[in-house]
Amino acid sequence: MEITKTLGEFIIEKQAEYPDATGELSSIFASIRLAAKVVHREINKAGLADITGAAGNENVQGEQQQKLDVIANDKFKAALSARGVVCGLASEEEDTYVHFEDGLCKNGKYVVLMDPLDGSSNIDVNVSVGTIFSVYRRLSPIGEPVTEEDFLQPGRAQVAAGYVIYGSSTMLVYSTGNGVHGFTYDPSLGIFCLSHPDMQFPSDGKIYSVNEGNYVHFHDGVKQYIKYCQVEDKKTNRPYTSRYIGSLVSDFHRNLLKGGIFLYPASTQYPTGKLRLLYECNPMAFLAEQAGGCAIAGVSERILDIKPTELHQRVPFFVGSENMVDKLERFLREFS
Ligand code: P6P
Repeated sequence: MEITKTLGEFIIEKQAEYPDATGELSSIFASIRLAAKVVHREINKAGLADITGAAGNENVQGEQQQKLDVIANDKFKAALSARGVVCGLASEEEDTYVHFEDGLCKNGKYVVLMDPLDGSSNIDVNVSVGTIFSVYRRLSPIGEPVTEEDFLQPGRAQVAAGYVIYGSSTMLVYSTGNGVHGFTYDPSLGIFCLSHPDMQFPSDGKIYSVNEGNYVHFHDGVKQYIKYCQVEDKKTNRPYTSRYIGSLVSDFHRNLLKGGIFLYPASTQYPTGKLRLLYECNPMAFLAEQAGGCAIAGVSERILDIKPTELHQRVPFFVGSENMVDKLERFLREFS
């Protein structure tokens, strides 16, 4: 891949397009970029740490080996609280939201929500994992402690969202509301390079992504759609291909590149779905819509329009190529 532009250069270039930009959002991306590099390094030595840490799970320094998602949470929290533009953080790894009180942070204009290491159970089996982040302007007065309302905003109010996928290569994919752009990490240079400018969700696809082990627990509309995917019909490129990694960022990223639909429906095991609205579904839905795709929780229920009621609430999640999500929605409507 020809190295043309780094993430830092791209952000500065885009910032110049906003005359009243203050550089604070760019500073948040600098924090995320730094923490992503550190987490990339930690993930890529995880296996080795296991080997050296085999005796009672201690690493070579004799430190208790922390779980990688806790390490990732700490790295992102430290980086985000170091620049004075983020005043609070909500994370899958934190029971409640955190107010950054020290220094300039309390005057920060933004709050960040994140899943620092989504799918972390896959690390032990060397499957790709990801970081998911979401950025909002705070609603509470500058200088005051953050409130829960700062974090319970509908996804449509996001000023930025993105993910880092730690896969065969590490990529950072984000949007600030003007398209979706992907950057590939070059560890030899320590830089993220623009590799996927203006990513577009194909309007159609041949991939459906769902944990079919839960089929018996799905509502009828979802069952009928899965059967639709499996029926042979050359005119509509069916049967589709089933691909399920079990890591949201990886399944989403593949579908964004190739076209497809990802489904995590409600079920008897997860009556309101498994995935978290605030720091998994909203950021992915923001990216999906920015790339021309679609994300719903149910019939006529766009993910980004849902008014959150609690930090860790779960929702059913259907996201991907617009025509595929539309087709699914018709099945949900007909068989609900
Ligand atoms: P299941 C990983 O644990 C995760 O939160 C998402 O990354 C992934 O899409 C989903 O759960 C997988 O869940 O129930 O199919 O193992």
